[in-house]
Amino acid sequence: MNSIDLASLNQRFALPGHVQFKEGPGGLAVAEIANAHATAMIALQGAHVMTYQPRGQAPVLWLSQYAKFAPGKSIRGGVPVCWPWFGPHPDDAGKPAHGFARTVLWEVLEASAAADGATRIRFGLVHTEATRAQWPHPSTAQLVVTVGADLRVELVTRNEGSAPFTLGEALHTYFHIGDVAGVAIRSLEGCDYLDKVNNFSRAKQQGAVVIESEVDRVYLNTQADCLIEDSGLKRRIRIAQQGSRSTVVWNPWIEKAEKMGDFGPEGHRGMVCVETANALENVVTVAPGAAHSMLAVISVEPLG
Ligand code: TA6
Repeated sequence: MNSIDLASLNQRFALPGHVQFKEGPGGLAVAEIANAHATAMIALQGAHVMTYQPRGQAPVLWLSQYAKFAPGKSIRGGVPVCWPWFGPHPDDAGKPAHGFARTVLWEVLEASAAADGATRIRFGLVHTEATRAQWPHPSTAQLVVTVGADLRVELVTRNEGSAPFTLGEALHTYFHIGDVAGVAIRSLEGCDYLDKVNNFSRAKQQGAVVIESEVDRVYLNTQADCLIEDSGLKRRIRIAQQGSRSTVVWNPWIEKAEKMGDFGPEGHRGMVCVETANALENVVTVAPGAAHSMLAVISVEPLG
């Protein structure tokens, strides 16, 4: 985005003590947030929350040092928005995995200071001929990000057409951890999941999820808070969710991370994805005129 746009963005939406807009990595326009509670950076491309760090805490989101920041390229880390489908397109393998929302420009619709000192920004996906060609349903997508003592990310889809449509979606969040060997993910015990590492076979989670090889699982029909217990950083990350029935847990492990080219050496050891989603058999039908909201609330607690 050129400087004139940044100037008009700042003129319309900058808030001292909360948010300003600047040129970020790779020349991408970003919202830089710094308030009493936390700092964060959000790229307008994809409305992509790249960083979130509560004051006095280690970063909560993982962002690869080898991430590619370029127009139309998905950013490795933070909170990619997967919309309006999750994973490969259900009918057309030629369409981008995880939909197009994360690689197109979103516009700033509103920026405000919350009473508790948090900063709230609302983004709207900017439809183009290219997006309409991939998704012919009259619809809007908005992302409402509230940066405070916790991080709230809400994805709101509205059906503006006269026919229902089926929506797949995920807040594909990459979490910063001490080391993968010291992490246990809880609250998925007893949940059915589809195991993408094992031909989407169905299984039931026994005990906590630990990561000792590639893990790529879509947990189904679960709405519980998900907990990442991190003995390395001595903290628990809580992911509370509303409007989501799937939780995806992913770590590419060594070989797949190397193939992806933007993880860097040993990159897989410092991250785990716990994604707030509606995927596979949990996709959502949005009726004409209806709105569907999916919310993730991410907070950090001491591991006591
Ligand atoms: O959510 C897990 C997953 O679907 C994995 O299968 C892997 O493809 C990952 O997303 C990353 O996908 P990306 O398109 O961002 O490289």
